[in-house]
Amino acid sequence: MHALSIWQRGTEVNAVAAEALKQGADCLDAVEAALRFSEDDVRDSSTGRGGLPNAAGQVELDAAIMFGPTAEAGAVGGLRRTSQAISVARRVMEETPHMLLVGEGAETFARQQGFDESDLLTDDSAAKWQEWRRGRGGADPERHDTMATLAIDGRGQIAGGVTTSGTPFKLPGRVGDSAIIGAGLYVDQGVGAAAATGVGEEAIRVSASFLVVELMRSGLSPDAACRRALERLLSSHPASAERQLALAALRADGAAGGGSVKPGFAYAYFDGGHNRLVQVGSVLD
Ligand code: SD4
Repeated sequence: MHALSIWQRGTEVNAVAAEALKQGADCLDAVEAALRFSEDDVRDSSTGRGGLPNAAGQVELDAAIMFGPTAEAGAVGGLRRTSQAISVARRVMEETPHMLLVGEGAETFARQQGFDESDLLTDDSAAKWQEWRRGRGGADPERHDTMATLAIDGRGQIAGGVTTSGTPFKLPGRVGDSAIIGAGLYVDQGVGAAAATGVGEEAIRVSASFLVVELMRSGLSPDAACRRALERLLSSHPASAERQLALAALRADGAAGGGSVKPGFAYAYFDGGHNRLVQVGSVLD
């Protein structure tokens, strides 16, 4: 049993996944429980209710989930008024022939599936939006902690999920990497799983999560695969050095790794015994 969740905040989130796995949950349930924990935490300004809104003051959530054994996946983009984006993504995977629902269609589907309508803006996130509108900052886009969890259960099955309110104050309708299978998330039962965080456009540019999995398939360690994917991004688009993109990977044998363009990235890693925080070095160092 292994689990990985990103950023420092991932320690708490990963503890939820670890506990679920220890209780015998399968990897999908562990991933969903961990990410629901993040979405339900209103203090967190990166996911679910309390997530920072778009430029028009509306919270639009992106999320995806993928199951290694069957390569099935589901995702939502620009989901409004529904806090449990990861669970809606799972329903897209399990209840529809589709992989990605966006905007109004995603919201209608969520209602049909019984997810309550809720106001995702909190006093705090509304205040940050107002500050941003007045040109006084409001939030540092580089300090936005999208949450991703990758997990291997007791039967060796691998799954991954990612959930986010996206880059703060994005244009309405902008969908980021977290809704796009291959960019923000990818899982291959025979190889492992990878997830991305940071400026989503950079992850989409190189299909970052798919690329990390393919690099692990060719024999690179999780650390080396993440670094190589970032080097590939920087060599094809040097201006990407100005924007944070961070990657984390969990190989099918449980080995973990990560890489980031800029310093400051970390992930929490549960190896079946302990849950600890691993600091990740920048590829520019
Ligand atoms: C996005 N990748 O929507 C997300 C944002 C993010 O930490 O990861 N923030 O571009």
